[in-house]
Amino acid sequence: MPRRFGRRLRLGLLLGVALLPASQAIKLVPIPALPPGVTTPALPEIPPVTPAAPAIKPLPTTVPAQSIPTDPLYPRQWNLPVIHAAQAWALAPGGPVTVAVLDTGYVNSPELSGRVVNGHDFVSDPARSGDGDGRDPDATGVGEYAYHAEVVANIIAAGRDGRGMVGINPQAKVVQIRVAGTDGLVDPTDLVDAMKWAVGMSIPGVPANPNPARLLNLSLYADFIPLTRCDPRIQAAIDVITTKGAVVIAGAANDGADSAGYSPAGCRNVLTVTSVTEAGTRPAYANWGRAVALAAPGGEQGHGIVSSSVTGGGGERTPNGTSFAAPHATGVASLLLSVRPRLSPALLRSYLTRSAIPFPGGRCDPEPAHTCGRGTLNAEAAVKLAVASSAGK
Ligand SMILES: [Ca+2]
Ligand SMILES: [Ca+2]
Repeated sequence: MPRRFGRRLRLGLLLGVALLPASQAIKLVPIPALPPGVTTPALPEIPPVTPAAPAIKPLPTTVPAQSIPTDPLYPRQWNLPVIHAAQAWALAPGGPVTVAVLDTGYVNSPELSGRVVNGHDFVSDPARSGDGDGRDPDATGVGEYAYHAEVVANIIAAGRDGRGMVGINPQAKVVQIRVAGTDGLVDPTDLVDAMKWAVGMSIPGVPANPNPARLLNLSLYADFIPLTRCDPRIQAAIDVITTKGAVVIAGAANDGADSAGYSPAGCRNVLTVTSVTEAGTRPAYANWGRAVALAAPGGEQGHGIVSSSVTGGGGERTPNGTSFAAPHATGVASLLLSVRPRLSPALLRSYLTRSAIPFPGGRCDPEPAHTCGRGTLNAEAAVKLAVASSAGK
């Protein structure tokens, strides 16, 4: 049995905001206005604009009617307007891009009818698997956290079908790969094999993956290791799958801490995503720091991410956490691949981060160290960069 480090109340799954003791909660304070009489330094003189210069064409602000879904939860999906989803759909309505979700496993979500694959169960420890054995070809989720992968997949890919919610790429195909036990914890060796299998590499004793993915959503971090740096085994796996064209998109974790100590959030070649609120600020639970590439809506207590869920009351849940921020970036990445299927990992990362919406006042948090990457995910602007590019066709 591996030693458990830093377990406390944490889970490998990036769930909930109640994990940070109230005494440590970071309060957001407004940035004070400058006192009277204090002026900002004079700006350098800008050369006069040549009168002949064409006026800058304003970006369209209206959304074509066909881009507005009729799914009943859509009016409560505040996270989608935050990332300009409807404007993006006008340019890229979605396509059958394969996405791997490494998480709690397979749930037959009606939102993903015909588009969800029961991948493989990589939980090797029968004491934590809840299904009586170790690894096996049935990835069905077991236990109280089984909904986690379902919600993550639905944020990425829920159908535009007039029921429940709508996902960011309503035509994506999702391969559900089980790596979290019934305790919500993730073993690094299971995670390493699952990542390689997800992209189509062969793993001894496991049948070949008929649906290899270039996008891997990891709304989790590995347990049983110290949270002080990227685990070298996980880094090695990420490096090899990156050379095969895959992108790992990870949640930053929910400890209100520097994400650099977490795996995969703190690893190289990972697109690490933290949470912002509807207002574009960092909720106290959300990890931060230089390892974070960008932010996406992850919600907060009382204002979570509305999602369809077969086991939720009334068929829905409203969770919050960086678990639910990362799949926004994964969904948008899949929209980019729907229009430019051969985009490299570096260009995918570049388009997603360069297009991000600046944080209010230029920062997600008044504390300078608590950074959230380049800005908040902007589906519309990212798709525009991809469409304008000659790369990846
Ligand atoms: Ca099993
Ligand atoms: Ca739906």
